[in-house]
Amino acid sequence: AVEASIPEPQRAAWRKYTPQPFTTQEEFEKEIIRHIETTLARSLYNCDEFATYAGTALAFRDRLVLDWNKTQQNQTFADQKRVYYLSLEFLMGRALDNAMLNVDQKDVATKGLADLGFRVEDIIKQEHDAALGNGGLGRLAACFLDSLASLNYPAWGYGLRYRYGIFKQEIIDGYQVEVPDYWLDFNPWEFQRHDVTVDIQFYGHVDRWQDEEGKQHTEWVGGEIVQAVAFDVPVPGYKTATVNNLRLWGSKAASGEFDFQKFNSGEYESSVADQQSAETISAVLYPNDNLERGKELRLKQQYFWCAASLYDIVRRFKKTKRAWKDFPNQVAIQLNDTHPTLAIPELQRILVDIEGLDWDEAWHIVSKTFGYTNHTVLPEALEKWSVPLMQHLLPRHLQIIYDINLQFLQFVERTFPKERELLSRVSIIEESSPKMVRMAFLAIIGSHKVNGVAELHSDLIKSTIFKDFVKVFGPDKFTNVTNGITPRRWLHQANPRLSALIASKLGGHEFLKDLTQLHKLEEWVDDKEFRKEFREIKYANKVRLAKHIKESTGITVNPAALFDIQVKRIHEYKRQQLNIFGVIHRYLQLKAMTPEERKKQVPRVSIFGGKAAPGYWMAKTVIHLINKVGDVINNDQDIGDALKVIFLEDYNVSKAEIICPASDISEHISTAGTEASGTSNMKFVLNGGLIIGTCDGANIEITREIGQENIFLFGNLAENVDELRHNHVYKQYVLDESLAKVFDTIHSGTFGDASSFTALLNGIVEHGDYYLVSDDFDSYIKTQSLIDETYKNVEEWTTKTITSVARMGFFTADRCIEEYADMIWNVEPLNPTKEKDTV
Ligand code: IMP
Ligand code: B1N
Repeated sequence: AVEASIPEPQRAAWRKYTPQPFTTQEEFEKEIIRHIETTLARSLYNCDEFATYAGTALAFRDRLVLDWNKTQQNQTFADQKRVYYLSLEFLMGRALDNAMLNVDQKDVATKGLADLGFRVEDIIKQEHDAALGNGGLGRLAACFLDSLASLNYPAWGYGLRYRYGIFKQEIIDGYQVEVPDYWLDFNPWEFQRHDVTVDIQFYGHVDRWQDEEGKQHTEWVGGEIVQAVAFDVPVPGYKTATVNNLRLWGSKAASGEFDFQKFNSGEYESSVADQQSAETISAVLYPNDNLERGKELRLKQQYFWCAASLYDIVRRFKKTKRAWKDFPNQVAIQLNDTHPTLAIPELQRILVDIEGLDWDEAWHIVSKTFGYTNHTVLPEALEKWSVPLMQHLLPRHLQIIYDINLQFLQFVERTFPKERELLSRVSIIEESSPKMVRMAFLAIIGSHKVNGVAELHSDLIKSTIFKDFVKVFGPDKFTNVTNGITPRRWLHQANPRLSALIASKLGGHEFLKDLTQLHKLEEWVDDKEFRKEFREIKYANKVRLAKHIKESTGITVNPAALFDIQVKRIHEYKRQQLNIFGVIHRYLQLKAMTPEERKKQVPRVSIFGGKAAPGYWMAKTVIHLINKVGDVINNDQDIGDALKVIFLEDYNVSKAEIICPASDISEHISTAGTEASGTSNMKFVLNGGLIIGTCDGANIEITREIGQENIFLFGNLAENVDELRHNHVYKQYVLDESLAKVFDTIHSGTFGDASSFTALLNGIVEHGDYYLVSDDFDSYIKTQSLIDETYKNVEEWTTKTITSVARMGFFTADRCIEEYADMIWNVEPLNPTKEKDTV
């Protein structure tokens, strides 16, 4: 029984005046103009593209909000299990185009804007990306929200409202320069909930006492309070009335008595300074991908966000007046990597210290509620927090973690009495100096399921970093959910012409909700007209990218050349260095040819893009090398169009939407066993590009789906990596001739001051070549030659690309969400049309 604030007799007016969404071009124009004139206080005399964007966004926002209110109300009435996706990163990108397509009103908007004198593309481009993430992990969270809403799951995302998202990258003299990304000047997509605030405690100490009945009590007291304020973002599903909620927490100083005293005693300024220090918690996204640096502020962010989210989830559960044992039947919480692991001891604290449950009962609830997704095996990315830091910041949580650990180790000891070593290996506490809390171990122990993000990765975690836990808990606790992407943004929105062509053959856009239908395209693979149209679309997308390249770099590239693209975070394990060495090798070969020979080669544009973490010197060196190599090659008269090297500044989600549809080849060339999954590999293939890749992450499953004749795999296998690394350290290693020539060219100063690059080259020649660049180089360049040969045969290439698109159905994020829902969350969708009248 849910009580509404407006009782039945007073609802008539509400029913009568409930706003209706626009459906015609005329109504849409009316809405835009109303918003521009009133909400924005602008007029037809100063209505530029930005104001028009703002008016359009507000018109579409109104539409979403109506469905959003209904969805939330509907989910409250339905009172069934909800999913909560906790992620420190949500890389949402732009929202307007997505909103237009989801509510199926882009045509209306296009015509309406044209009538007002604007082009819809120009208006969409005015929007700032919501870039609250680093890369794949954050974008995966965004794709999952899209699928959850599109499939009508009652689901919430919980994250932090960073004032500064990932930095904007500028390339100056070939170097990366970071510029802050203040993105909140005008953000029509968020609603501050002044009434949804939570006080979050830090520091302080733990009190224990006994009440009259002899019951033990534990309480965390003292310390500082920071206030969390909710900012809600509507997440619309594709062609459905479901609009879910992404709740992002912002921090501000708590307005308690303490402040008052300060004001009164004349400490106005220092009290405002407190405000500032509280606000730093949600000020900035840590710009590291696959790296954890153990900073106190990061731990504060994690606790702040976990505590606020848990408080909100528990509050919502308590409104149902159910018994606590029902909690795991009503709530599924998914931990996106270990970043939200503190939610585990926090829920235990709420249940035991505040709600008075006994420990075992509480722990049973906790460990049935959580699921944990691991996204990496890289040791430098596995989170560990120092015990002294945690003792200082979260004294009660540290005690709880010790108690969880004690119970767990006692269980292990009982089960494996003879294995003394096992205890220290699986302990949550690493006995180092200082001692460290291993967050992944806590996440495993506190969850009912643990999953990796691609088959190889899920196998690897079971045989390496979590091997002992498979022994302790049995293999069933561990599973795989191979990543996916939303075809709405990554096909329909990014590549509307290809989406329309597919729709014309499959009888409409239904395939966007059931991507396996793509297989029917195979019937068209030999159809002349279809093939021609398919190629024309690819060419047009390359022209669009060439135009962007011209605008952003001033360099003219030939859209008929083979576009070879590697865009992703710059990281040694992703091996952009292997790619650029390959480019130098190609350059040397071209230089050695006669002009006639050179003309016979397949012209190529090598395109790079991606950010390096600001403190990651080796990655920054790679960016510098790419730019220097580009300067030389792009200005070499001998080379001309045969080879161009482009570094695209500030790679982000909206640029990816232009880039992914424009590849002939994209590169996914991580050292085998290091890339957990990768998701851009899926985006490129779905848009009719082929891949050069290693047997790593989801590349392996892409190969299984599309056929090995349709992918260019090369390099050593994950199972051989350990031995190869060992060989580098213990045996004399000789570079092969072509790589040696590349290194000689760099050393000779061809690409500027060679000393800038010595650390990069020495890492390979002298310091063990940890990422096995030299081991894979020969196989890499041979595969690149094979690509040149294959590309010459237009018909063969066309067949490969169409066949690949047709076989990509598996990689929709919808499939992921259904797997999580069945195997991990045990939640059901909620039909948005079946709801009763919510007013
Ligand atoms: P929350 O669970 O309190 O965050 O609420 C989510 C949404 O569900 C709200 O914005 C309301 O629209 C609706 N809702 C939740 N609880 C109630 C209730 O007790 N009465 C009426 N509406 C509610
Ligand atoms: O998560 C993606 C995968 O597709 C990628 O292969 C994987 O590298 C990526 C700490 C991470 N793993 N770990 C991170 C990000 C930020 C951070 O602070 C680790 N990102 C991934 C989606 O599964």
